[in-house]
Amino acid sequence: MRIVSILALLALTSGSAAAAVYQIGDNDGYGAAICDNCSHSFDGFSADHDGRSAAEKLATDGAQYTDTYSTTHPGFSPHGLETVATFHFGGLGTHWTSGKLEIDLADFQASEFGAVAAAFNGITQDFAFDDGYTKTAVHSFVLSDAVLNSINATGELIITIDRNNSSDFYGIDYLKLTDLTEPVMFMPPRIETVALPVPEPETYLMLLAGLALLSFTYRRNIKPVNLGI
Ligand SMILES: [Ca+2]
Ligand SMILES: [Ca+2]
Ligand SMILES: [Ca+2]
Repeated sequence: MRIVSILALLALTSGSAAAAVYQIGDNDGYGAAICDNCSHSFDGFSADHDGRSAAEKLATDGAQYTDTYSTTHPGFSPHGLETVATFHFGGLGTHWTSGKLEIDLADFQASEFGAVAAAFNGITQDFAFDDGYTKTAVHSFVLSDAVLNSINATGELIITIDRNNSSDFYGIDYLKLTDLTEPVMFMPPRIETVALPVPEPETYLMLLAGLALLSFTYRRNIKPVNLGI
């Protein structure tokens, strides 16, 4: 006797959360509405550009370093004698498997004035950009496994940009961190497969013959009823 299985459909559902995005500083073109990957109008000699909003000036997460020219350049920066800009992304959780960081930079000239020393959670990053004078450029970093592990160990990402070995003037518009961790797939409780017997044709014939015999026997055993009409 053949067995036909009833296929149980397993519906997969997912926790389809959108990628979380964290941002330090506002994407306002260095406070002067300068488009991305364009040219700025900063004055690298008087360094008088400060496009910070009131919130940026008061910030403590690193936003106070955005929209200034040149950030942490002693003698020119609004930050006095500071030489290291620190940006702090907190509350990131410990689940990261993939992520990227986008930083909108202006006027980086590493070959001419030296590369700044940058690190993500203490892990060195390549900031030897040669975008050129007056040029703005959005740079994107794919977070390495080491950086992801450091985020998962601490729940934060601390970015340091140290200009002690650089005399370059530059600006920073904003930093945007994106969590690209794949959403977790949730499997519903498994539905067990059910097997039902399916009669073969000869079984049908035997069944029909049996029913016919029963019907014949039944009719023979019924006595006519005189209804008197
Ligand atoms: Ca601003
Ligand atoms: Ca420069
Ligand atoms: Ca900005």
